[in-house]
Amino acid sequence: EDGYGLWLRYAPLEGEALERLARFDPEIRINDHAGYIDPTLAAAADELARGIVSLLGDRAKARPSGNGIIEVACEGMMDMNPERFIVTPFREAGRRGLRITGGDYGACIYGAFGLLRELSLGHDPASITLDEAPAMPLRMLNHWDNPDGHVERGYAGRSIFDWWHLPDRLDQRMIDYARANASIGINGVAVNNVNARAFMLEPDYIAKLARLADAWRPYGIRVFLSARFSAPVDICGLATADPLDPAVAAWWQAKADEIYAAIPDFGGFLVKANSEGQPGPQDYGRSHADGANMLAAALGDRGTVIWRAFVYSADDETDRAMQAYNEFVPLDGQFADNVIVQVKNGPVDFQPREPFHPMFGAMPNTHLMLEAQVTKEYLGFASHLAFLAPMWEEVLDADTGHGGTVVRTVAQVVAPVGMAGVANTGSDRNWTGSDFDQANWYAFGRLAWNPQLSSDQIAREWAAQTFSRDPQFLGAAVPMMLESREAVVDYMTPLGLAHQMATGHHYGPGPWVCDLPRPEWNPCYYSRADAEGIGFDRSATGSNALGQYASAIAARWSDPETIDPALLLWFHHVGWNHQMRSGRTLWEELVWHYDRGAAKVDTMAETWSTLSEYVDEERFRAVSEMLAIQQREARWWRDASLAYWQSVNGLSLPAGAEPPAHPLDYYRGLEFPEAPGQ
Ligand code: BDP
Repeated sequence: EDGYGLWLRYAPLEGEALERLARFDPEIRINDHAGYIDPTLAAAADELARGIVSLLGDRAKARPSGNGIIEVACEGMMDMNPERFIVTPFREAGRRGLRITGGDYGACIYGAFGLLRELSLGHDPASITLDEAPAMPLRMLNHWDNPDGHVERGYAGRSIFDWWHLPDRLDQRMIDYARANASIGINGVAVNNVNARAFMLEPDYIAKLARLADAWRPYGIRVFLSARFSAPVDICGLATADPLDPAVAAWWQAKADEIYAAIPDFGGFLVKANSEGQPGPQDYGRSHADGANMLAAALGDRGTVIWRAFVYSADDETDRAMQAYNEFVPLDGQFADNVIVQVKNGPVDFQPREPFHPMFGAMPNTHLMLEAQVTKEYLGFASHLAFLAPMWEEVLDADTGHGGTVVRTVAQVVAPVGMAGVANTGSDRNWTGSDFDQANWYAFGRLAWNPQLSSDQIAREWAAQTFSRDPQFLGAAVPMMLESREAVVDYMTPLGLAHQMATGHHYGPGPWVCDLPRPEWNPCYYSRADAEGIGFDRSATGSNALGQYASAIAARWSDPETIDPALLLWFHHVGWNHQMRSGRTLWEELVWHYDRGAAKVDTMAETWSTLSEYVDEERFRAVSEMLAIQQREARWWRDASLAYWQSVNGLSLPAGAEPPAHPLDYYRGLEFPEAPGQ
């Protein structure tokens, strides 16, 4: 197997589960309307037929014509969330049946995949009842794919979007992509990089996008476009892109009309403005709200503007972790109703661990959406196994402190709006560059559908569908997945350190880097390591980023003794000899974490090596080889980091700790500009 089938490979059932499905052996029925079959219902029925035949394996060949029935019956049920589905048993002339109903046709695609998941996990068709609705309305992927096929921060090959041949040719991958997304509840896709090319708003690209929108509509997916704010100047020769200029507003209005004429359910625009060199309203002395609201007016009630809060400025001396909050919180209440402000999970940039972003809960009169990164820019690309559900669970469950006496989690703040994930897909046969990175795509969708799901449950259902349902396999593979992200934190940036990665590509260690033109691009900016100690003082004696958090949270985090040690160096500059609760000094504790991280990867590789009987040869070997790379590189991270910290603090390693394999200069000298994905 080459991994192309993802979690939808529907491997044949065995034993009692197979017997039960073989007995049920359903005929699939669709409710038509005077001969008209809605394409979504047809897609749902197709998926059920394909899945069940595959789950029956050899038994499918000999089967008689349906003992049981699955009825795909969704149609507008009043007073119901249009995406909610219900699966209930019924009987008809002695035959057993399962009926999928829902708020609208679209619900049936979710119902079909929900039912297939149950069947695929071996559950008894006779006892399946489901009633589910998504926790948030918008569950989307953001592709950082460029029209030339290069994917920014992509580690799985080239872009999956074949703009060159669209609209004439639609790759089968586009259907399989939509199936995979629908199976986990994703209902929106922004197809192009937030660092956008303006020409993607031109008529030929609108036609290409329309073909994708048509292909994905049956699967409940709406398309969005990243829009370059200066597009009226770039592609139309207007003298300005000033959002308050009537000619500019008129241009966007006409552009929106043109898009809606081709794509009636177009989702809207995703915008990165005045960030990292992108144009924006501030180029004309206007605010982010002015810019967003002008675009929102162009879309009207047809769509949404998703405006990114990831802004920080070259000439702002303020702690980078504070800039987005400073920029946006004063604008609370000024954004139009069809504007969503999209906020990264943490205040800096997709690090292995960050505290939750202080904007969550701080803008009660603005629609806020969470942005997570599925592609692992700062977590070892596709080479390192890191299952990200525990990271997202951590942020979703975080108490913002803005609920007064009751807990108000990040999940509660974003539930009325949604979640976006920066996609990790590419042209690689297995879609995500490594088999285990498929789990992050899966987990993102599942959590956006239901943030109450535990990482354990998500890992279990993914691993069972993707590799093996055998309890022995799951008993070993699931814990390995659950610990993997913490292992990365340990060997890259323990105890609240951040951004210690090498320049540009962000692969491998670069804690010594201190000479880049913008201070906040340098690892030394984040570590603040000196002879006395290490960590960024963000308390009242330092940048006071803590002041951006609700007072209860700030109070807990302002004391190095009471803060969760996992965030210690994010908020505090701490002496190397500081006594930790563990009884170790800070320096000993750091070394302990690097060692634990590297050791965990050794254990992961060992665990995997015992699982060959449960996994096909091709994927078993692919994972083994990646784990061997990760073992070597975890040690590289540990050794290079320790060698550097020692050069700063002059301390020797605690007794028993292994010295770095090479002197510091060796690690400093390693360069590999060919790293992918920049
Ligand atoms: C950073 C990436 C950069 C993105 C930027 C963004 O390094 O490639 O363009 O985020 O989110 O993580 O806009």
